[in-house]
Amino acid sequence: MGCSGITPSASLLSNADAALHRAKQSGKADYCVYRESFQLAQDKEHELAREIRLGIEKGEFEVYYQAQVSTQTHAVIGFEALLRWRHLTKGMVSPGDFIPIAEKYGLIVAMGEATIKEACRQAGLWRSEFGRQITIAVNLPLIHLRRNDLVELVRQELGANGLNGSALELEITESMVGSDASAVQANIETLKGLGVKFSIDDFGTGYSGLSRLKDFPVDALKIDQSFIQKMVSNQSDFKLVQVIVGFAKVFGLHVIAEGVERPDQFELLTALGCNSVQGYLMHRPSPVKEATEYLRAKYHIS
Ligand code: G
Ligand code: MN
Repeated sequence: MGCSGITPSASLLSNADAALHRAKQSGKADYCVYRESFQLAQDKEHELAREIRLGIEKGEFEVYYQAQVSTQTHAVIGFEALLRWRHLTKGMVSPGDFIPIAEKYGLIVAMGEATIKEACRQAGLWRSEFGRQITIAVNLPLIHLRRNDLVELVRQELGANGLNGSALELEITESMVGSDASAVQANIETLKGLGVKFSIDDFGTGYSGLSRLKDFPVDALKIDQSFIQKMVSNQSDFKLVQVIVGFAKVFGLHVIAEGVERPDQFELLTALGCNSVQGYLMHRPSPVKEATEYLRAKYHIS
């Protein structure tokens, strides 16, 4: 604000922009009157986006790995790659805080590319050490799945590390299954052709029509952790898990439960016929060195 109470035109424009931005966020066909707090929120976002860009350059992002374990053999069948941000001064920043901003500012693709490269490199190293393929799952947002350079990147990274397509699994969400975009469909088909696996993350929370899944060539369902956390105490959550496992069986899909924290959940899931589990009970997301040690310790069981 100018001291005379008249807003200079440049900041008037930027205030209007902040209000427009806010109106867009609350849905189309809306209007919004500027409030100083909007500008503040937007400034904070810009600042965070700038820090993310810098963080990428400085190598502050690191891929953590969380094991996925078979309920039958208790062997490690794969890992999920999870990006973590170790900010130089703020310490660990939660993915919940940086992923939405990275998506909004177009930085998520660079992160996805780096994660795919790192995951393939690691799958190659583990294959050399353990003599068998360990699948690594990478979370991929819709904007990335749409891109026409995705297939080439995956082909290149698999090839460079001497891997089959099935060393890589791409985790997508239910809403992406229904995407009509032909670019998405074409990419999925080509990647499937290379042997890359697809799984649906947070399954059960997206309310997708089940009929969409019928025609979608997905390999695995990941039951959302919110159901797993309540399944022992809540009948409806238990039934939902039971139905999802049954659904996966009927369609011949692999089914994995995420967020398994307690032995009673593990036992119930095993009894229901859930194929594999992921969660703090077995293994916390960890830096590669620790994940490799975990693999060494568990390897003899398979
Ligand atoms: O969206 P997605 O399902 O990929 O999210 C996985 C997230 O869940 C990761 O950030 C991971 O750290 C977290 N996570 C993994 N295992 C557990 C668990 O057993 N309990 C809880 N509360 N969170 C977990
Ligand atoms: Mn995931």
